Amino acid sequence: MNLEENFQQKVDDEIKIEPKDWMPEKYRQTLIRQISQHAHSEIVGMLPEGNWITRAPSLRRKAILIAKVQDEAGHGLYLYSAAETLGISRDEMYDQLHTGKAKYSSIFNYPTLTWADIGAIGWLVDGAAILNQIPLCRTSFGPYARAMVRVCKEESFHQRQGFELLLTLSQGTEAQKKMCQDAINRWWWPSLMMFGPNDDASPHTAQSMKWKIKRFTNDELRQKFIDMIAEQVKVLNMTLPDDELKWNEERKHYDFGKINWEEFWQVVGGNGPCNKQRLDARKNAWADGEWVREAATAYAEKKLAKQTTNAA
Ligand code: FAQ
Repeated sequence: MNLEENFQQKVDDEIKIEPKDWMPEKYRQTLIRQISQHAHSEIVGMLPEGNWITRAPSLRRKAILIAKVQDEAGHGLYLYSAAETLGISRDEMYDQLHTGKAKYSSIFNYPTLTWADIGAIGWLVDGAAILNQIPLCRTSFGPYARAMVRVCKEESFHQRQGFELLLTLSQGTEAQKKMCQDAINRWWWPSLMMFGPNDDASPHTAQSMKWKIKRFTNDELRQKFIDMIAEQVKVLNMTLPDDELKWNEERKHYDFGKINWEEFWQVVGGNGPCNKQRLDARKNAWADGEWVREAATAYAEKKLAKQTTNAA
């Protein structure tokens, strides 16, 4: 058996691939691409919600939102660490984000216009993220799989807080109900796009399934999400903005309307409503932190020089 066959055999036998194991270069590159884009999504994903921390309507809501946004930072850090084990540095990954070479999830290029958007993000965006990430706990690359276990635990709290926020609004005044429905209307279709292009337009799915990086295809996960949310929305007494959404007894799934893929590719290509704002915020944060990095490096160098002198 050659190296590549041996590698595939391990994957087929559900043996985790670890950083020091031999792996095909394309497997390494696929993982670097997916894990780093996932990390960037967590970090950029802090921005739309962070925007509402100062305006949360109560101390309880503020404490929950701060905790959630901090969790997203933590997820980004676990993921950057997992990607580093594949031989890419954190600085390189940041550079790829700042220069637009690396993508991050399309969903975070939409604005958070009202407080109800915070609930819609928790319920729909975290809901979609969990469905995608639970299978990633069994992904073939060990460090990615282990990072996902903790991330999923935290994401399920995120989804519940979002649903609870919307449930409160849905039982409130007419204005609150209207705000709740409006947020659901705006976030529904972009949430469906989070799962990526249809399987027949997804260049990476087939190979990633063979390597067990992905356990389900984009369309399979999207359908699971639609089936789940179409039931949960009834509890909120709200509706989803899709006239074609209908239970199909034969398929045992909900049928749904057409996704606007033109909009998806525009957003992915940098032309969404908030792309520039999001990337500028990240680039500014990096530039503003320059003095901290310099100070930390100077301190580390000084400490090392002292240790070297003492050792001599
Ligand atoms: N946005 O062939 P595929 C979160 C790109 S975390 C932008 O299907 P693949 C937590 C794709 O990169 C959300 N680009 O690719 C949170 C590829 O381009 P490339 C992030 C997208 O990798 C909640 C091209 O299209 N989650 O939300 C998108 O097999 C609340 C062709 O696509 C993850 O990253 C998109 N939506 O499947 C944080 C999960 N979809 O790279 C804060 C891990 C596709 O060739 C607040 N990632 N593209 O230039 C994955 O599961 C996969 O990478 C997919 C895409 C499913 C996203």
